Amino acid sequence: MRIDVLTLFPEMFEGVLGSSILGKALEKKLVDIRTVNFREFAFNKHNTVDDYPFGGGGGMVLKPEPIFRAVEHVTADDQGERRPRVILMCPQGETFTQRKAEELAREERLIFICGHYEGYDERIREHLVTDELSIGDYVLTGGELPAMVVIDSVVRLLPGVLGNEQSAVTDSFSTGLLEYPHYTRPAQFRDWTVPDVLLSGHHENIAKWRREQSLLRTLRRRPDLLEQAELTEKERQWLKEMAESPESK
Ligand code: 4FV
Repeated sequence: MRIDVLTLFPEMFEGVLGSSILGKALEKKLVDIRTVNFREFAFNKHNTVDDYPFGGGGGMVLKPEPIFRAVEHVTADDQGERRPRVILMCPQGETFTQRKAEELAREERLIFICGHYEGYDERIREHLVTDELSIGDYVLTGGELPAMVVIDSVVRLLPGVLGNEQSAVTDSFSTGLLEYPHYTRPAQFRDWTVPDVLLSGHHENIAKWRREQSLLRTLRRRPDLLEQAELTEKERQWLKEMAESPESK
């Protein structure tokens, strides 16, 4: 997979792309990530990339030319079958989810546009962008952090990026449920112990306990997820009883 990030602050990505799992994935050429400063495509006197909004009002708007030219520059040599996804990070976008991460992880090329200021000239949305994504209902100073969030969650799904010690299989949300509680040594820490079932070595009971804990935790914290989660009729019945019982409170 090749990822191009169009940003006015490429230096912001050095840390994230230079360390830990993403850093190793780049080293092992499991992914190719490049940053492009789209100010280099602002061929006006002061390389300005923003301007006052037509119709007045506060704030500045990102101009179309530098962003169109930057996207055309990074796609000039594109031989891929599939058209690159051009992803605009903005609060108005579709809320990003694990499902979307899995979908994007199947692509050959992703191009992220990281905005600043009040927003983007609408013609960027209408004639260049394939996807608009938001990482949440709050306003940030720029699109860089949101792009890093999406890149991190997509790249960790690419083959060979996560070693077996980290598995994406049992992630929260990849099962549609919240993850079950984890424990590690020591079995006794101060007055707190580990549930016996996890020390039993009885894999079937352990799997059953973990599934119940995921269901309970999801019922308590994110009941909205239960609607679209793949549950057996027996599990739905069990959850119904749990919801009525004080234990689930
Ligand atoms: C954002 C979000 C976000 C809005 C104005 C950057 C800022 C500035 N992007 N999810 N939430 N973007 O707040 O994706 O352009």
